[in-house]
Amino acid sequence: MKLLLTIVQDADGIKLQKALIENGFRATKLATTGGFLRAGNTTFLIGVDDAQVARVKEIVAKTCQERTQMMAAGPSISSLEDAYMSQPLEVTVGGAIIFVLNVEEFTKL
Ligand code: 2BA
Repeated sequence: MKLLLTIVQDADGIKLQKALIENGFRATKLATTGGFLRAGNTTFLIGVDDAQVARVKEIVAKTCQERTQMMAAGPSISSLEDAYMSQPLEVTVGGAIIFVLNVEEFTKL
């Protein structure tokens, strides 16, 4: 069994949740925050048999899109950096980040 720790943009969360349910997969949806943008994102915990990993990846790829997001510049450490650092930065986010973890045991009590 594998656990697919899947991080997606909030805008794709509902669509992915619906697609997983429609395809018979169980998942837990968590509200999370990206460390870089410090903006909300959505993390799914999806437990599946090894043979289903590829199918879940397909569903994620189909429902989650790459987008660009503007990032407000942070405070600079010197005045020389001011001109560069005060420009907002364009960052490409997603479609999705997937960590595939081996599950040692799955128990339902
Ligand atoms: P954030 O950390 O908010 O990152 C948002 C996007 O900013 C990233 O998109 C990436 O394009 C860019 N980015 C992140 N760190 C960067 C850096 N040090 N320098 C330049 N650009 C940087 P994605 O790669 O699609 O990641 C989307 C979200 O997935 C991330 O949100 C984070 O919550 C999670 N994530 C990505 N890689 C991860 C990792 N290795 N470990 C844990 N979480 C990760």
